[in-house]
Amino acid sequence: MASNRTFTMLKPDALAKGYIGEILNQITGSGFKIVAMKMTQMTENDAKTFYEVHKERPFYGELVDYMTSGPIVAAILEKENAVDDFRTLIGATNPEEAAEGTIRKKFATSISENAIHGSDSDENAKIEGNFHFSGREQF
Ligand code: 3AN
Repeated sequence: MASNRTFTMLKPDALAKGYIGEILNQITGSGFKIVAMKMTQMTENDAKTFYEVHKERPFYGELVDYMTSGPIVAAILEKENAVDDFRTLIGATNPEEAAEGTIRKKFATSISENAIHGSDSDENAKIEGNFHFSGREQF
């Protein structure tokens, strides 16, 4: 059974460029309900833990440096088929390959500074949401 929740982060490049409002507007306008949200900054330890699955990848160090470079907005979103529909809404990892109208196509800078994160499975959505939010911060 598909879960109805996913987890997202608006990344440091999106915040630095002042895109919080426009991106959240596109998310809620696409039918996602915000059920948890905060502005925060990840520590090096947070980012290493969050991205542990990528630790053997050549871009891991760069990814950790970037994700700790400034504040992010973390949120849990609810919608039927949330994980897959949100991945469609944000577009491909590389904004040059992202479909027209997707959040990454419109707001991302590059493959590493790609504006937004979206969980890739129901299982990871739960893990990632619980990483950033306590039970009483999830509505
Ligand atoms: P996605 O976020 O689309 O699921 P992943 O999980 O493959 O992509 O990668 C996690 C993050 O690592 C991406 N959002 C991006 O910031 C960064 N990343 C992925 N591939 C590269 C790459 N080839 N070079 C630099 N950074 C990358």
